[in-house]
Amino acid sequence: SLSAPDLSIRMRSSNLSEVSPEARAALLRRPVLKSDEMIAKVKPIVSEVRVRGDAALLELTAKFDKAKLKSTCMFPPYTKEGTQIPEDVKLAIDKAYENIKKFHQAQTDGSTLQVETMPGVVCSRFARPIARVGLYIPGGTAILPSTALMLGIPAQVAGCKEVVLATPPRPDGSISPEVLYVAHLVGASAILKAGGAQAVAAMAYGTETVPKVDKIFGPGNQWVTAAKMLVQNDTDALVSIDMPAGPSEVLVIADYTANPAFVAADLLSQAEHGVDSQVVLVAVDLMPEHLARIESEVDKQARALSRVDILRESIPKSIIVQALTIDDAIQFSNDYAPEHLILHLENAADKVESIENAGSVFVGPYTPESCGDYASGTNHTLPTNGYARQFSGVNTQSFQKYITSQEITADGLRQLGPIVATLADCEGLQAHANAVRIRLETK
Ligand code: HSO
Ligand code: ZN
Repeated sequence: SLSAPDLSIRMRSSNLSEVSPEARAALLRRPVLKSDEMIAKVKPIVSEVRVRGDAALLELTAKFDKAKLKSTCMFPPYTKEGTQIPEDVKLAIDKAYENIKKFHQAQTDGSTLQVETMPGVVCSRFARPIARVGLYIPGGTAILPSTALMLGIPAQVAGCKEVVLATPPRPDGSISPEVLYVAHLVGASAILKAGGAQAVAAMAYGTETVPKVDKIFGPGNQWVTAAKMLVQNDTDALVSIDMPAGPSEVLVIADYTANPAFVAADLLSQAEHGVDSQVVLVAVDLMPEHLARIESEVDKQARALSRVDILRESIPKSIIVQALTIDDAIQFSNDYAPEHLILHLENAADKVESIENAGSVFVGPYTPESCGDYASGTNHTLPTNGYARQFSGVNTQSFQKYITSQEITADGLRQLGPIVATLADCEGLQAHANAVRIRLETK
């Protein structure tokens, strides 16, 4: 390029048909998360909160968030801070709430699955809410009331009884009025004014004032993620987590129909999240001029954005991968398993059936990721780091668990009992066999 490298905001480019298998593997790789190192760092924080409870939590909040609090939690009814929100924001939150609730309500499994596996042997399965959940809403570089919606709504819809919403306070001790408003909408039972590993520890073990929870949800920085991993492995905490978290990602597949300005805008919307955002453009047999137009749009739009300093770091780490065919492009995407996948393709909807791994898919030119981030109805808490291979994004079922049940009649036991007794004998477990035989022999 003619301009000095620090002046042009450009992605790195490579050609799938030319790269070696090793180079292709490198393109699919995410930055290494130093999880062992981070877990060692959060350990003392977590044990401080566990042992000393509220006192430790208040000290750590003073230290990390520069907020001197008198109490850790707020309980409903929440203060009128919620009324400080501009009316248009309030209406937008209300509309987003409605859409997200509609989609998550449709996911609730209120029915009982029942199957008679043999005459007189009836097996069933039904869902129950996880009673107590903790939702972590990051502070950091952006306030995220949308994350409070994405976690609070499925919790509400699933019927969780205790919903603790944790978010780091501002130095004056307050929290964002938008987050407070969402807490009120979703019926949060407590707001924990704390962030980082200390907030996770407080929810995992409980303190004098912070209710202990059964499952912890939500994105966060390395400290939060490491603390979630640590408490999940502590049988004393008896707590689970939603999924492993890493930096946010988007993969855009674009063919000759793609609007360069739309593609660039989509790439930048993910890239502005943080310097470690993972942004990939897979270009399908694009004319060099078309690709150049996308690149110049990225540069031009980036310069006009308020978070240009973040973009100056995240965009040069981002990659353009050129593919010869749509099949190659989709194969690459399936191997990458992106958190978000955007299809700027001719007949984009027809391509969805070949998507094997992705957190959420955005189909066609008028479906920006932003809509899923905020208000279309889908959840934005999604698997990153390649975990879309085996994890789903947060959904209503994430806030429930299943119980199975069976009921067998006397006739049913006459059919099933001998089979069970034979298997119990085979395993040498005589008491198991007896539990069947004692019934079969009782007239
Ligand atoms: N794109 C983020 C979610 C978000 N975007 C929140 C804006 N606010 C999840 O990867
Ligand atoms: Zn986003």
